Amino acid sequence: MDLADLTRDLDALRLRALAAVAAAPDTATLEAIEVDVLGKKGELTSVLRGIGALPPDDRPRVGAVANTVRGAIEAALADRRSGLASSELAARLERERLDVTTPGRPLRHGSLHPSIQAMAEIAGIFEQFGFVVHESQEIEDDLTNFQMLNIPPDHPARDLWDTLYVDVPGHLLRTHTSPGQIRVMQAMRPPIRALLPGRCFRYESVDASHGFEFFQVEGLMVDEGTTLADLKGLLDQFAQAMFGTGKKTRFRPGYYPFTEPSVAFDVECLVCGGPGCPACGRSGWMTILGAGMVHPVVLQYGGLDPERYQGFAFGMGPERISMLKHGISDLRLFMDNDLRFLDQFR
Ligand code: 2NM
Repeated sequence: MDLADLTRDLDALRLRALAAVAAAPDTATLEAIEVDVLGKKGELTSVLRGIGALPPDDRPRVGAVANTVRGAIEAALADRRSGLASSELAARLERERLDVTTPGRPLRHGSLHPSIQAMAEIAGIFEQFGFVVHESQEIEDDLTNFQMLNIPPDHPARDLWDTLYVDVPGHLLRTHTSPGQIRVMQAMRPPIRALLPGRCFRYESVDASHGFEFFQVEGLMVDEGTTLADLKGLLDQFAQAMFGTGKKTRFRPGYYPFTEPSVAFDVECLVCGGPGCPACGRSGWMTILGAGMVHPVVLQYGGLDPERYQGFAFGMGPERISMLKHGISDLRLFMDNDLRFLDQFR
């Protein structure tokens, strides 16, 4: 083996290695080629073993060629490695393609219950008339829920409110939001314009038109010289705002222990507009709330001098208002949580 042989072998190795590098399909194959050709026990090392048989003067020449070959193969490996890396990345990106513009799956979002929506709508109207919304406690004492509202212990009117009592003697679940009006009167000085929406409780069997838990919205106005005419004008404006302008309204006599006089407030039938139909019991009118002038005794319990101040109050069921407005025929729909109903109020 002489200088020429070794040089030729090195050149052949270079060509073979470059061809293998060029043909390598992936980085793993490149690693194998690198080990086979340039590794400690690789082909280049074994070719260079022949150096020992050469005359000393020729050895540097072979060393120089060997370095050139090593350099060329290393450069080819690096080049191919980076080429493969970018095409492997391209392939992976293709495999894991993600269309970030795909619309998301729609999420069902919640919405306010129709009863709450009705209360908010009622409150919104009275707020425009200067009323301020207050909330009061659901557990009340007998004094505030009944006696201060002119319903003494053995008064026959107690039968109007079938009461749920709690374990604390003298305490109960409020049967109306009116005790909240007493608390407002005790806490404020006239002029008072208060609206009390809230949950009330009565001990009743559940049927098509009654549950034991219900919402009520009550209003109270107290000032000097407040009259039944002010009440009538206010409620008429409320009816126009809630059911549409031009609706006829009327007062009828009613009875509540805490108001005197007491009235029922009607709006012209929203179905037939007056002549009478099954929806209004052929009367042409629909009752939407009860009201009256606050009884002097009740004003006194509220800490107000009935000689100086007069007031009116009114109370309504938000579901009834909603039923009249939307032509809903069964109160139970408000308690059943049937999405076919609730979705119509989203
Ligand atoms: C109604 C009807 C009539 C009412 C009376 C009072 C108070 F506390 F001022 F006396 N609050 N609410 C009242 C009057 C409620 O609901 C149908």
